[in-house]
Amino acid sequence: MNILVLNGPNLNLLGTREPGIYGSTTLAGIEEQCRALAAELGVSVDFAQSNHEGALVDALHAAARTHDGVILNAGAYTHTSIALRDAIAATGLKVIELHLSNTHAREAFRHVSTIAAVSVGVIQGFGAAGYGLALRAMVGLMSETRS
Ligand code: CA2
Repeated sequence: MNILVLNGPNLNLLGTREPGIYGSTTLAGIEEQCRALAAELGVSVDFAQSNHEGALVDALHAAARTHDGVILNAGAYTHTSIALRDAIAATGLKVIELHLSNTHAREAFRHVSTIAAVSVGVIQGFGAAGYGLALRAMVGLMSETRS
């Protein structure tokens, strides 16, 4: 079981600014936690981050050939990107939409997601711990669909 954790714009800055909203764990710290959990769960996990919409589309296309599912924090592109939505729909990838913050408790423009309807589920508001929750959810989902 091979899972990609894909992060979008500005998430490379995690842990350096706005800790009140996004927490103090860096993206490298999240990666380390996910790798430890993946080892425990007996799955393989890869990480990628880009600040560019097209690069995220390319990563989804590639993941459809190499990964069983994607945990996607698309950052602000969540609220604007038809291209990401189309890439998920076109590839048929199993995607869990993830956010550190509860976007529904924030500005109105963050209440809209272009990708929620083509994702298997959404996890948000649990900070860095959400990545572990998503990993467990993805593994559970795949175990169900394989048995
Ligand atoms: O809560 C999330 O995970 C978001 O996807 C984060 C995005 C935001 O646009 C979404 O509405 C919700 C923003 C990521 C910005 O990351 C930063 C990290 C550290 C310092 C500043 C920004």
